[in-house]
Amino acid sequence: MNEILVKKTTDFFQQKFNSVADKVVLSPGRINIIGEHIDYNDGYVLPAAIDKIICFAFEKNNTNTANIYAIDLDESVGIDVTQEPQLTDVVWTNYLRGVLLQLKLKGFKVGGFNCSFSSNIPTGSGLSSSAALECGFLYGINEMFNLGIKSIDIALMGQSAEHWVGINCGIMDQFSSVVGLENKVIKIDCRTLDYTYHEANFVDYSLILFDSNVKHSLFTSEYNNRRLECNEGLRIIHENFPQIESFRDCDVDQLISLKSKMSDTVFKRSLYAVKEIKRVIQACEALDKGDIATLGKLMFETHDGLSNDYEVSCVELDYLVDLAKAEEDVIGSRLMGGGFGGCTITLVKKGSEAVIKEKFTKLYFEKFNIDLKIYDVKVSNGTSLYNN
Ligand code: GAF
Repeated sequence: MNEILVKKTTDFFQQKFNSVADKVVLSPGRINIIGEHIDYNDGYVLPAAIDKIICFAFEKNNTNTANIYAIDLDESVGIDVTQEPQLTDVVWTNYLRGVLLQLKLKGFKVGGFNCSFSSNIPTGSGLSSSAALECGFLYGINEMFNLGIKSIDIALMGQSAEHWVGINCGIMDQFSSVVGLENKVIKIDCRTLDYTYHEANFVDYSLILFDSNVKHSLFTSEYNNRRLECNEGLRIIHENFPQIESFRDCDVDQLISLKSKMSDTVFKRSLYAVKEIKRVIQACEALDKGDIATLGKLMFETHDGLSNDYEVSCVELDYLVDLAKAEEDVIGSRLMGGGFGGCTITLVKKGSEAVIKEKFTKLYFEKFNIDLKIYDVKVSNGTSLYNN
C-alpha cells in the first residue's frame, strides 16, 4: 500500500515540478499500547510507529521559496524561507511553518526547495498525523541541506513546532515517529528521553484500531487544560512532600493524604497520572513475559482512568470499550491518543477478528448511526529515506 502512496507522491512531484524528486521520505503515524497523557507528566509511554505514513518528495530549487503541495487537499503554498514564519488560517501549513521557525531559531540556514506530500494516516483519529508531518518535513530538509540534525532533535523540534501551532503536547508522538522500529514497541522515559525497544509480540492476539469516526472540537482547549491541572496537582504535592518532583515519585497514599488541599478536578487528574505511570511499568513487564492477559487488564484500567478521572473520553469511545469488555475473545481495550474522539486500541484473539469487527460495526451503527472505521496496523520503522 505504501508503494502506491510513494508512486502517487513522486509522480505528482515530477508532473508539477518537471523534475524527478531527489529525496523521498516516509514518516509514520503511531499507536500507543499504554501510557496516555503521561508523556508531559514525566511518565513512561509504550508507543510504536506504524505502517500508515506520510510520503514526501523533495528537491532543492536554488531560490528562496519553499513550494509545497498537499496532494490530498489539492492545496499548495509558497513560503519565503528567508522570512520569519507567522501563523496563518491554513492550518496544515502552520505545522510546516513551525518547523521552518525552529530551524531559524536554532541558527540553521536553508534555501528554497520543492516538495509534495501525500498521506494514508487518518486525521483526527489519534494516530498522530501532525507529528508525522512535522518530523517527515524536517527529516527531508535535514537530508537536502545536510544539516546534521540528530533523530532525537528532529523529534524535539517537531514538538516545538506543534507547541507553536497551539497544542502543548508531550514528546511521545514525534519521538515514536522518529525512532520507531519494525516489530518493536518503544518504552520511552519521558523525563530523561531514554528509551528501550521491546518485542511487539502479542502472542495469540491481534491489535485492532476501532475508529469511532467522531472528532470532538474540545481537543485543543481541553488538552492544554489537562496540562495546567496536572501542573497544579504536582505543585501541591511538591509543596507538601518537597522530595517529590514528579508524579512518578508519588504513591497513591501520599496523594490521598493531600485530597483536601486540592480541588476535586485536580485530585482526579493527579490520581490518574500517578496510577498510569505505575501501570506502564507493569505493562512492560507483562509484555516482556508474554503475559498478555495482564497487559489487557491494565489497558481496561487505563480506559477507566481516562474516562472517569482524566475525563478525556466520550460516549462513543466508552461504548466501544464496553463492547470489548463484554467479549470473551477481547483481552484489552482503551481509548488511544489525546481522546475526545478518535480510536480505541483493542487486543482481539487471533481467529476472532472478523466476527468481532462485524459485530462491533453493526452494534456501533445501531447505537450512534455512525460508520465504525477499522484499521489493522503493523508495527514499523520510524521516519526514513525511501530506497526502492
Ligand atoms: C497527543 C499528544 F500529542 C501526545 O503528546 C500525548 O500527550 C497524547 O495526546 C496523549 O497521550 O497525541
